Amino acid sequence: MSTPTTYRFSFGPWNISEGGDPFGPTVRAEYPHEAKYALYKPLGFDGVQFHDDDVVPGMDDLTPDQISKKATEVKAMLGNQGLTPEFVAPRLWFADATVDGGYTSNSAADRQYAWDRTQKCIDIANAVGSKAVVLWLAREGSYIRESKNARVAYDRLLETINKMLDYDKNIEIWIEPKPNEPTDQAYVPTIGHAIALAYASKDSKRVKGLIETAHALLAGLDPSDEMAFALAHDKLGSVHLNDQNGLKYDQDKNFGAANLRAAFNQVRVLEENGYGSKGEFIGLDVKAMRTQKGSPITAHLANSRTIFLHLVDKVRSYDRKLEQQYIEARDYEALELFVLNHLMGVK
Ligand code: 3MF
Ligand code: MG
Ligand code: MG
Repeated sequence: MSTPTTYRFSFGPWNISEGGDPFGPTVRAEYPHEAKYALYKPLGFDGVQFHDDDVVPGMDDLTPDQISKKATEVKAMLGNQGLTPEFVAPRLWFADATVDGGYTSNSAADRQYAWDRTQKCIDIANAVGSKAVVLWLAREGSYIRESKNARVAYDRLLETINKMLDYDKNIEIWIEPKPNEPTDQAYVPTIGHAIALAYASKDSKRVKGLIETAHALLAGLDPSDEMAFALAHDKLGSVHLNDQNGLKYDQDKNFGAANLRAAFNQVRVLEENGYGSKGEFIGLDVKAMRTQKGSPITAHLANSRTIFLHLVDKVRSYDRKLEQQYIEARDYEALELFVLNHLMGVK
């Protein structure tokens, strides 16, 4: 192998949160949004993932000049902190106009809102110096199957992607698939769906995916295989490493916390395919436990990063020759014990 990759890490400000959930209020003091950026470097993070309104709060009520002024200020702040903006994602799931989705809403006015917001998001990405826009298509799905025409929805998604590619000739679009939550059924549930949309688009090289561990697990799929599929197509824009303990609500647990072996396999597929060597970030999307006291809580970010780095050591010290012998003998019982012993540090 060539020189080992030095990984760079990123997360979004929403990963430092106050512990509110659908069943109870926040339990920690709010940490000022603007103060979060000073936490990145000391924690070992170089990249910031943004929602458009993390960059420009209240953007729906601002003029283009006001939006551009604020985004330029954030760019300067990032420069001062030595941080790189990894992507900007339109937060299309918050507004009244997107209650039933944006791009796939049955209402023309809602679709127009979604498109206006998307253009503003691309403008913000450019102003802040980010080369990618992430589409987590939160409400582009259905609450009941009969409420929307899925065929029309796919046409509308593709049309939106093409309009984005026309609107800006440089930006990349990274689609973050998730099979459900908040909708019952999402239209882009897996990386396969995202990559099909990429190939159908008018500039497929600029359309990629962002794979979140928990989202793949919620789709009943193996996250490392999902990553391998995207890597095979040169379409892994970024990752949201985290973990998920079975088919339940989206947990955003710490990386490796529910399944260390699956985490090892994710690190392995990234490492073996040179992910990170062209500046791609190891993105995290993890949520601190509601039980954790204090503010700001960052232990889950530091811990997930540490677990990732330990697993990089595990991947680099893995005896692939011995593995190959077990594979050739098709002795998968021995292979499995070998993998588990390696992870447990048993010689
Ligand atoms: C939802 C998510 C989102 C996205 C984020 C960026 C809140 O399950 O994972 O995090 O990652 O909006 O696209
Ligand atoms: Mg998530
Ligand atoms: Mg995510």
